[in-house]
Amino acid sequence: MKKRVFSGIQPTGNTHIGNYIGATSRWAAEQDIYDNIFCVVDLHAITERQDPKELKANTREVTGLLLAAGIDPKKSILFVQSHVHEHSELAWILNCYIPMGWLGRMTQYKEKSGKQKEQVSAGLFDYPALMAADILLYDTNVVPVGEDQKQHVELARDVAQRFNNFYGEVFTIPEPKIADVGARIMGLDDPNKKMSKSEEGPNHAIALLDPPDVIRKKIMRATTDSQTTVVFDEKRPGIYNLLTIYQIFTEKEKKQIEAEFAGKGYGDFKKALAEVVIEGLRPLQERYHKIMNEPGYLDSVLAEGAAKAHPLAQKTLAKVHKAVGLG
Ligand code: ATP
Ligand code: LTN
Repeated sequence: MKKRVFSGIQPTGNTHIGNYIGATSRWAAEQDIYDNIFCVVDLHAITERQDPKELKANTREVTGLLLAAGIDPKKSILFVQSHVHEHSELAWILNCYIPMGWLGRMTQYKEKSGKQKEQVSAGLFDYPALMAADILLYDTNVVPVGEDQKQHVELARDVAQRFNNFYGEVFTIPEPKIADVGARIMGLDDPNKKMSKSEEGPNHAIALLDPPDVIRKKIMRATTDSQTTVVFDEKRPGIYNLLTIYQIFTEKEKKQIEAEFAGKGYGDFKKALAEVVIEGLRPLQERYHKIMNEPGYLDSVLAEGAAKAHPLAQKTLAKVHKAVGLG
């Protein structure tokens, strides 16, 4: 029996190389090892205001990008969160087992609520309960995510344990899986901040659909420091981040990369990095445009995905109802 993987991505637009390196490329690469379920989490997206038309368009875009990244609907269930209503139902129930203090400690909540000018929604506070529901509905063993989501997966684990302590073995206890390299790609304009979809600076992130000239421009303008040697040094976060991206796209060893750029400066390295990223994303972009031009394909993948996910979710929710004494 293969282990069950579950992971999700928000349809909030501007999907970037951080999402790809830290999450989606790994989901695709490990599809044969696991029994996979991947979800476009539109209910999570609405914890912050979204334009309705854009949300719908972004849901299609992210689905297309997942398929282009190599998620194969024959190997993995791929669906949209709001198509399977059990996610919201289990989130409510789990709400009642998650102490407020746990939610208040979440760093993502603290960061996002600190930044928001409008009123922070209860949904944003409660975001980890919905994420726990996503994971626990499918008897998930492994949750591959970027470093920023580790704390949320741990909360899912904690609430599963708490629930099981009350009612017996209802939930499988999940584990986060974080990459050794690339689990936290930093912003190009500020290497002390995680590369993020919601950051607004024009040179902050490389979007997966950026054309070559835009990628070149962003990389050439990336913030570094006043030193000159191209070496992996964590104390120099700008160049370290760019080198990490180079390492991922070339699959070379650190030593090999340092040797390649010995005696060369940041400018030469940045030029090489831009070409490596452009060539690395080219096949993904080509597949994306092909997929999006195939009438009906995306809808049929998502309909099939929801049809496969739904009975699994139903089964877990029925177990939960029985345990709690609902219905
Ligand atoms: P935002 O960037 O606006 O906070 P997000 O990119 O974290 O949103 P999602 O799109 O749901 O939100 O993230 C999808 C996956 O990408 C998650 O597993 C997340 O951990 C991972 N991820 C996001 N940013 C990075 C990053 N900078 N480096 C590595 N992985 C990342
Ligand atoms: N919160 C995650 C997206 C997400 C997720 C999940 C990831 C929602 N549900 C379940 C893994 C498992 C994010 O913002 N990256």
